[in-house]
Amino acid sequence: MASFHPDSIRNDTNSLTLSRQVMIGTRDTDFVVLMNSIACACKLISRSVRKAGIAGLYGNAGSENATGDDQKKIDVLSDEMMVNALKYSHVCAVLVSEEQDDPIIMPESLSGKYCVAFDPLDGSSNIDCNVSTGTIFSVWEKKSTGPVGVVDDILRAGNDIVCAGYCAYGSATELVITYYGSGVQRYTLDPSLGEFILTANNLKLPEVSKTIYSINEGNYTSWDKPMRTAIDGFRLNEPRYTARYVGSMVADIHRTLLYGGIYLYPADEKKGNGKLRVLYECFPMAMIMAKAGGTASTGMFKGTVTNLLDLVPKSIHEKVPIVIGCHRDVDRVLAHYNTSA
Ligand code: AHM
Ligand code: MG
Repeated sequence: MASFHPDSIRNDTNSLTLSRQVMIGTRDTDFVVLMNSIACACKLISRSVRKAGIAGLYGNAGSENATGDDQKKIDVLSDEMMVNALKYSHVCAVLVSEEQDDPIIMPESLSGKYCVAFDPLDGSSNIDCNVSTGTIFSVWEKKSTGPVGVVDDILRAGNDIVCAGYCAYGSATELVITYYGSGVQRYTLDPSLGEFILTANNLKLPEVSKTIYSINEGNYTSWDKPMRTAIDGFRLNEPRYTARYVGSMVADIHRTLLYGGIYLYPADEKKGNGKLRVLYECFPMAMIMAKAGGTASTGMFKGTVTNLLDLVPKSIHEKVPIVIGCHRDVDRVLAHYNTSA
């Protein structure tokens, strides 16, 4: 039969929405509820980010978060949006937020099978000058058998994660997720519909990665010698690499995923554990990168080089150095420590 639909309408008759795709992938209604709750919070945060100037949301809230960073007004708001969406989903047992000192243990009446760690608005120091930000999250299944969760349900290896994702608030709002061993899926928020629509399935790093390195070079003199030599190599050896550093992890990782290359936040003299947190920054990005065919390492950390997903954190806001991206470039950096990814 001849089709009379313009392309935009034809797609609407068979729309690849997030909940439909997740249901196809898992047949698990609890997981669909979880993903809908996270997606709803991301849409609310996206709207706040886009209205921040008009709504008077620029600037600090006058408080500090768990690791001593100044909280922005929009950090506090985004945290409330994530916590409330997850709490009333009735499918979560334990929540950990970058913006809260302690884990949130759900009462029995609200408790469910998932434990979620998240950074509600990563890169929020960029918000006042209209640079991209994002939400990052990891999900584990509760393993304790009592009626409510415990903190050890979330102090687990990255390899135990059942879902990892981030939502980028850039020129478009995009959600990137992997769950229960699936490939990486990329969704784009259709603002006219208010739904995330699948725009790439089983996303992989490009076969030939672009030669891009991404690191805050202002810290150069504080890095150890192998790290300085590795970065010198990107700048001075052939092929010469291009430097790109947004200073928002979500934006820098999103570019690395789509174009290839490497992103690093290593330990330095002042920040012996690096800057980024294990549970809700490094683990989710490491899981997504691994599923897309890349890799993530701690680099040299406490005398050894570890695959990031093998770590088991001892506290909820623990930090770790990260070297993440395509194998070509991560291996090249680790070779300076006489090891490989
Ligand atoms: P935040 O969680 O307080 O926003 O800090 C994390 C951010 C990352 O998005 C980014 O990669 C990094 O901090 C940038 O740090 P720096 O300004 O030291 O380069
Ligand atoms: Mg952060």
